[in-house]
Parts: sequence; C-alpha cells; structure tokens
Amino acid sequence: MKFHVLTLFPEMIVQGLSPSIIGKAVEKNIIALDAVNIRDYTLERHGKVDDAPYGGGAGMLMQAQPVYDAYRAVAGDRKIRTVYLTPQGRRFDQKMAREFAGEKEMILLCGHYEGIDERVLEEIVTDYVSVGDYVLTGGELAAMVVIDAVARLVPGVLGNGASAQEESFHNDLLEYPQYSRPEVWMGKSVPSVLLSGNHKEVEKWRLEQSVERTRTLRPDLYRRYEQRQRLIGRLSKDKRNQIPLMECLAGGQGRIVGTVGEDVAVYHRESGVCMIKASSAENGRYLLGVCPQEARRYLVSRDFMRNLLLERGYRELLVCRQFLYTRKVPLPVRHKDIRRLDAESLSCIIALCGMQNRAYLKERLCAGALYGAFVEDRLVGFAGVHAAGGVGMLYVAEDFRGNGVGASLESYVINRMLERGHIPYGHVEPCREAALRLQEKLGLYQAGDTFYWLEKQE
Ligand code: 4FN
Repeated sequence: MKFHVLTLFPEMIVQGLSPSIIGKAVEKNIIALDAVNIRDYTLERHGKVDDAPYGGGAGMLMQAQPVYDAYRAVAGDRKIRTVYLTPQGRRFDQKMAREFAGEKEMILLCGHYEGIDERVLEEIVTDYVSVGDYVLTGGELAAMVVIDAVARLVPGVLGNGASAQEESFHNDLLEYPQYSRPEVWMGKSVPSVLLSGNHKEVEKWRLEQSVERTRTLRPDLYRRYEQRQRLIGRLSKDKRNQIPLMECLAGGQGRIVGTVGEDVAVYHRESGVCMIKASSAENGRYLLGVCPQEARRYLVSRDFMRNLLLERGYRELLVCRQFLYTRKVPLPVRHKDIRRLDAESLSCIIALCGMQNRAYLKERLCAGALYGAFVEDRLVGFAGVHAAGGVGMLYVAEDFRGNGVGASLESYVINRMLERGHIPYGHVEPCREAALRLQEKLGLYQAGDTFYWLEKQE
C-alpha cells in the first residue's frame, strides 16, 4: 500500500514515522510513504502558499492552486481515495482504518493556518476525517495517526506473530492489566494468579479484568459485548446448527447486524461472510436487507434462504455437510514434522496444488492460519483455519496420500483450535468421499442441516 501525504512539513511525516515499526515496513518495501511538499507547487515567488480570506477575519488560508497542483502531480488522471484531515470530518476509528487498509493507494491532505480554500477541497477530497475534538496547529499529526493505524493492518507490516495475535483479540473489550519483572515493585506485588502457572486460571482472570474495566470505563463498548454474550447463550441451545455463528461471535470478529425474534444475521468482516439464522423466509428477507453491502459471501442453512440468495443473483459455491468435534481432548498426531507456515511458503503451496484460490491461500498464510506437513524438508501437505473460523483447506500431495498425513494435519489444526478454546468444525462437500471418511475416523460427527455457501457474482 502507498500513502501520499500533501503537506507543508514533509519532514514531520517522514521523520515522525521512520523510527517506528511503520518506518521499518517502509524500508522493507512492504508499504510506501511519499511526503509531498505543497510549497514545491506554488507559482508565486518566495514560495508563498497562503493568503487572507475573502470577507475578512483573522489569519490566513492555504490557496487552492498549489494544493491542486501537488494533488495532480501525485494522482495524475487516476482516482485515488483522498482524505482531508479536518476537525469537521467523520471521527476516525478502527472500522475506518480497516476500510482504508483495503485501498492500494491513498492521499492524505494536511491543512495549516486557518484551513484550505473550499474550492480545491470540493474538487479533490473524497473523505473528511477527524481524529478528535481538540485544537491542533496542523493536520500532520492527524495524518500520522491515520497512517499508523492503517499501515499496521497491511499484511506483513507487523510480521506473522503479531497478526496471529489479533485472532485472540477480544473485540469490544478493553485490555486487562499486565505486569512484568520484578515480582514486587514499590511494595506492590504482581497478582498471584499470574505466578500460578495455571494457564486456564490466568485466562479466566484476564477476561474478568477486561470485562470489569470495560463495564466501568466504556459502557458503550460493554453494551455491545453483553448483547453478543446473550446471543451466544441463545444460540448454544441449537449448537448443532449454530456453531459457525457462535464461533464467529465468540472469536470477537463477528458483528451482529440484525435480529428479528430468535433470528439473527452476523457479519464476519475479515472474511466478508454473512451468516444468517432464519426460521422463516420473511425473517430471512428482512435480515438479508440489513447485511452490509460489502458482504461477499453468505453462509445459510435452509432451502428458503438458499433460494432467496439465488433469486438475488448469488452463485452457489458449496453445498456442505457440517462436522463437529465436541470433545475437549486433543487428537493424536502421528506425523511429527508439522509447523505453522509463513508467507515464504506461498511458492511451495502453489507448486503443490496449483494456482486455484491463490489469493485466498495467500491471505490465510499471511494471517498465520496455515500449517504444513514436511517430509525431509519438503512440503507434502497443508491444512488450516478458514477466515470465517472453520477447519479446512486440507491438501496432501498425490504421492503421499493414504499415509495418514491428512489425518495428522487435520488433527493438528483441531488441537490448535482446542487450545484457543474454540469448538472445531468443518464443512465438507458430500462428493468428497475421502474427506467424509476422514471426519468420521477422527471422531467428528455430522451435525445439523445442509449448509450452503453462496457468493456475490462480480
Ligand atoms: N485542525 C476545533 C474547532 C475548530 C478548529 C479546530 C482546529 C489545523 C488547519 C484545522 C484538529 C483536530 C482534529 C485534523 C478544532 C484535525 C485538526 C483533527 C486540524 C490547521 C485547520 C486545524 C472543536 C475540534 C476543538 C486547526 C474543535 N483531525 N483547527 O484544530 O486540522 O484531523
């Protein structure tokens, strides 16, 4: 991703970000940062870029011409998302950061003095964005806030370990308190549970702390959290059918976009998947209406839902049976050399299974969600966790099939899911007989309706 910043103080942007992780990512060419000095584009002598406002009043305004020419020098005839940092803008938040992270390129425009001539703003700005309610001397710090928040979402900027951490991030909850050495500082001890070595107790304590902090400090976030927990409680009465929805909510990545009675639509933004539980076509129609525009895929489990989507021009991707692993005990893994894969394995994966689904596999790889089986350092198979939470993507090299590599891979992924407190589930097409047999062999049982995956036609 490329950030262009139009500013009177380019060194503020470049030097401000260069010591940080964002600066390292620039050095590694994972992102690009191009700070453009608006003053370089003035046609007036002495580098003048400002003038007094018509109608009078205090202070000066940045003039339209240098801003426009700097913009054209960057954008040419291309249409690029252009953000003006201004106190009048929409408040910047994590959702907006995610949206911007989907762009290939963006332009950030920083104001100075009393602001910028309205006419050039009308001409070039696509988004007005504010970082908060306080007076600043210029838009540069605001632009740096936006760049920092957006850039860290670009795959590779934080590296594998950190992006995997987001998986366990309890959305809607504030962070719990943390402690490091020494054990006693200024007479204050580290809470004893953290020294107990009991992983389960530690997790429980941390969740309690997060919940309590959120309840007292951020009642707005807490309401969302409570609504989600209540829904998970209701869905758990129909676990066999509702595991994907429950998992998506429990993971903290699913957003409830609508409810009618006992029915609900949940949007999983990372995968662009909408999951709908509807008990009637009427409710289904309503819930489809409230799903976000950007939803690319739907997971539904009733014929009338499937038909509603087909009527709306969606394409059927898969018709699946659902398998659940409801025991808590880890599965034995016979194949010894299985490891988490990183972005460098992409070429091995493509060599193994061809180019199909390349973009999706790359995305899962960068998210740290794929695991590989090796024989003498050769990748002979892989499996992982889908963006929406299911276990799958199982593939074994033809000359290694029938050796239990597939069973080991799936068992390994299931064990990782169990460690993180998930209920492992998978969707398998009825025609894939080997995969169906494997599910039974591993002790997963078929549960619930037939599930339909449908995709928006591009
Ligand atoms: N600020 C307020 C009201 C009126 C003016 C300001 C103010 C920099 C060019 C804009 C400020 C805050 C958050 C950009 C503030 C932001 C700016 C931002 C910003 C110089 C004109 C100015 C009521 C919000 C206190 C100066 C409120 N996010 N004017 O600060 O650019 O992006």
